[in-house]
Amino acid sequence: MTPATTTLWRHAHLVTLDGDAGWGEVADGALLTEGGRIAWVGPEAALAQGLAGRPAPEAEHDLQGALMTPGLVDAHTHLVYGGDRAAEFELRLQGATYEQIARAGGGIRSTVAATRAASDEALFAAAARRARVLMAEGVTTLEVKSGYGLDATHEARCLAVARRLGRELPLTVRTTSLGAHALPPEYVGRPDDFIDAVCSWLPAQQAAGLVDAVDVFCDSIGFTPAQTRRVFDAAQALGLPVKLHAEQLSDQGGAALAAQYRALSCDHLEHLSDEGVAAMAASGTVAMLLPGAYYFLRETRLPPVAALRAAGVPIAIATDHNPGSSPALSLLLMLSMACTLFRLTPEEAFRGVTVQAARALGLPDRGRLAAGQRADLAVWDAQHPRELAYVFGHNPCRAVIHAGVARATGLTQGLRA
Ligand code: DI6
Ligand code: FE
Repeated sequence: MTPATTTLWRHAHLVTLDGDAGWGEVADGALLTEGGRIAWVGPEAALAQGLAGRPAPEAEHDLQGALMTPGLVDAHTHLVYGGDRAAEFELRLQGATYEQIARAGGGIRSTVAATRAASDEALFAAAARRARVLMAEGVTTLEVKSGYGLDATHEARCLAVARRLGRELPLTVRTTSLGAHALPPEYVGRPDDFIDAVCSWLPAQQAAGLVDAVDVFCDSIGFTPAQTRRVFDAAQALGLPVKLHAEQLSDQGGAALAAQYRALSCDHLEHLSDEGVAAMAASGTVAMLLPGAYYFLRETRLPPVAALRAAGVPIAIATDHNPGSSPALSLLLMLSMACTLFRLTPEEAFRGVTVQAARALGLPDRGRLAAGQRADLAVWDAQHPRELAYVFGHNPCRAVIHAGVARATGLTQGLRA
């Protein structure tokens, strides 16, 4: 997978995101990759020094002033599922709410039925199609949750499909076990028995190498804080990091609970309280904001961005791609929405899909342009990085480089070797 080649990218407008704030721009920059890592990065003027003592690069590309950024990280998706929920969308337009549909046995449960009925091949093909759309916009790392299988066999199958995506596509995939996503029909009226089952699946999932983290949907239509705690205890006993769907539709105090477990991230957070903000700040937990779900469910309560900022909580942005509340396959559109709907600055939003998203996955080796970081890069038709949050509805990505290897998004032909 890791190439042995060294490649020099020249005359790039680099957006390094080095340091805690600012874009870290280098107007006329160069970047050397070696074996899937960034070996050197700096201004063209310092290139001779940068290359001194190194073998000549095997390939060289002149970017002619194009923007080069870290590859994007979509750190919250539910990419593996069968079917779609377009009919439910129509129902909502006729007045039914997301919660009503869920309580009536539709919603997540209808996707569970379609997922269980789909073959491994069909699940993989659909998820790979979705992943490729995200990748065409510069995504090089993707988190994928289970949560539409909801029994031991089908949860493991969905996690295995996610792992296969990471093996067969030029993409890094991190998997999250979200067995506690919804109550499956066979456990109606017995949520605590279902939580026992979810906890009992984790050791086998971990032993099979299928799981990097554990998540729970803690909400009025999901699971209670006490049930969440039991899943987190099971994860912790296995040494697995946790994260939480918290405070999306109501305030359950989930974020504060997750912070006690040093959660990687708490996600959604529209109903987050001041206590939740303080707890997240103290534990270093990332606030994962999901404007696609906010938009698609026509939520009106905004996540407390000013309070998160004031408390120094790192903010990340993701698509939350799923068939019910965010059928979005554009992380760039989420940048636009994060600014327009949530009032993030373009810089905050862009950090939210790079360095902060990487942090939310516990991956400090990506999301910035610096020596030693992974050579996961994106090249854009743009003069300034703020344009990436400004445009929507078209894709300015010209090339994507994963672990040092460039792949076509239209431009690679135009790159001279
Ligand atoms: N919150 C969400 O937004 C998704 N899951 C969750 O816990 C929605 C999943 C779905 O409606 O299928
Ligand atoms: Fe989600």
